[in-house]
Amino acid sequence: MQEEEKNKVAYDENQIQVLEGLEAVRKRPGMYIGSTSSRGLHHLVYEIVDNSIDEALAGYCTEIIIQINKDNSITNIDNGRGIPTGIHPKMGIPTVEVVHTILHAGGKFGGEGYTVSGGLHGVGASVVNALSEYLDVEVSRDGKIYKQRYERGNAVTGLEEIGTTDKTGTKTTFKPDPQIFDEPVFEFDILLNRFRELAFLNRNIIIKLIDDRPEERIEKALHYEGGIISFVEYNNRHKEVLHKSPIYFEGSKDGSAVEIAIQYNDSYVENIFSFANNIATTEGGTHLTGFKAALTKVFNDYAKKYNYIKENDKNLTGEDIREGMTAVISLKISEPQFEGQTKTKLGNSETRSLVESIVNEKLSNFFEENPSITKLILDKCITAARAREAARKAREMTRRKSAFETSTLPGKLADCQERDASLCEIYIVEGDSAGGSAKQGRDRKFQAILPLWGKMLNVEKARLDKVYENEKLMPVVTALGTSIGDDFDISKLRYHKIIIMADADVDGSHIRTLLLTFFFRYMKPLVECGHIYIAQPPLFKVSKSKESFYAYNEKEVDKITQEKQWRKEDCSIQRYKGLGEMNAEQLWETTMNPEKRTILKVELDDVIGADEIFTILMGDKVEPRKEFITNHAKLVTNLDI
Ligand code: 0RA
Repeated sequence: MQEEEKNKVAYDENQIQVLEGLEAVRKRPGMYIGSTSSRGLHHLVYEIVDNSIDEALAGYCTEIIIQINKDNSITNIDNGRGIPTGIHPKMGIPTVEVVHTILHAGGKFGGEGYTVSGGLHGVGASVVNALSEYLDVEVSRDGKIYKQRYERGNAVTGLEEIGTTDKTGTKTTFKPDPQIFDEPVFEFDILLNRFRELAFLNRNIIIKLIDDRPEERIEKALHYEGGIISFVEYNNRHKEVLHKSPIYFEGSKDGSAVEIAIQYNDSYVENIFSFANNIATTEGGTHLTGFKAALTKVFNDYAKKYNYIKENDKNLTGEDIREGMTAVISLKISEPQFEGQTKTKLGNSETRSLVESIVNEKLSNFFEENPSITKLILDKCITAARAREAARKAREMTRRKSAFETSTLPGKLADCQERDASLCEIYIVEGDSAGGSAKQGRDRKFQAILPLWGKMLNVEKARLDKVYENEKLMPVVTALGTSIGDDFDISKLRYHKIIIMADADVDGSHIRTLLLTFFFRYMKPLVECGHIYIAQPPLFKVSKSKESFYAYNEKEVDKITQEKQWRKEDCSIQRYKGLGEMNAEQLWETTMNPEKRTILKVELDDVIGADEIFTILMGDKVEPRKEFITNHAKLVTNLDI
């Protein structure tokens, strides 16, 4: 009896703790899921799916189905063992309920079974539950089906037996709480990208993503028997590859396993994607460091041994070796330590030597066994090394030149008066007449104008040394002040808003794309930190008698005529063919005045996606470009990417 009393007290105390726990999540959701914007919203789905992935990694689950329902709720179904339904020995309530109502009681209790585990913050189902209007969980286990419902984190039913079954698994349906999320609407493509990645990283798992919202429901089955080999091929699918099959090797030690796939393409871009327990380690870490160190050693050893470079020559650098390389490194480790600003840097120190020794051994074997592929790759590295040397000389020339000149700023730049970079804007303007109007129309206090001049370079098809020679790009580099490539220094940025202004036609779109490609490839932090913008000049001017209005598309023209109750045939609708058709005052009013203009911020949500877009638009292959432009016709004309 006394024993029972004790349990009861403990149970009540735990209950109080539970309420406090989930209340904290609702009070400060950002602490648990990063934000309440789109990113945080999609993160909820990843947390739930991660639990199923964990079950698959433990060897008990083969298929995961994720469905976006008509009411923007999500259903996740797996065929794992099912969350345990018995009374939790410490908490005195069903384990399913513990998992959903107690903070940090994710999947990793019970000890057995889990060698590795994902989950960005390990917060799991309880956080999702706390932030959901409702959550229904259904567990099939021991021949029975159990069900429980929660609302805003609180159990509103007990765990009820609702039927019998011969299957096992867990089915969770949750609807993100509109009281918490800015816009609780899921984006199919965001989910698709993440689940495709998960399917590549876990070759045994079948993931199905269903969107039940459209009239015709969409269903995608993601299953890649080739695993990360398929992942690398996928990332290179729009590129010309140097060798047909990716180089692949794996190895393991002390409960950690690493898999690596590498394939070169003919571009100058390095694309290495590293993961630890399915989490993209975008800040890198010890697995990446080990990989790069071994790579440099193996390449140089082989190059010397077979006389690609002479004993006294300088070594190939890491950059030479990684030019045009697409690689995926996937590490599975029992106790990952995530560090860095966004907790996406792997810190485990023993991992470096693990990866290093595996790459040293297996990559040298591959080279010895495949001399012709190795030759293709090494020839490219050596060309890269030569271009790097040429770029170094060109860079020194520019430095020396600027030391002698009184003003290092480009002659065509009309600078602003303000010296605080955070208040300054620069308009990069294509076309001389537009440049003239912009100079006259601007507010010289904080707006600088740089007209573009001369022949543009497609950096997707040229190396750094050619950038240094380019008369159109170098003024941009000097005006911005940051330098490029390895020398890039964002603290020297002279304008915090860099606004590309070009005509709304094909030529204008071309120049925008070339400049964006340039910023993306050589000054990526500018894009990442949101310094790049695209001006949005109006396309139409609608006037009648003395009144006139600007419109940015045809819909707006209709809106204006409707609101003013003008008949279209009675008013003049002028279509601007180029910026040059606007006088200085009009340009200021419509496109440059911060009070009235709209400018489009260029955002980098998805690095893989952005790389793909630039490869498609600026690379050599014609077919994918045609396809992209046909499929994204609207996007291309609106955003001019
Ligand atoms: C811990 C132990 C066991 C299963 C799970 C967790 C589990 C959790 C989730 C969450 C979503 N799907 C899941 N599937 C399984 C089973 C322990 C046992 O059966 O012995």
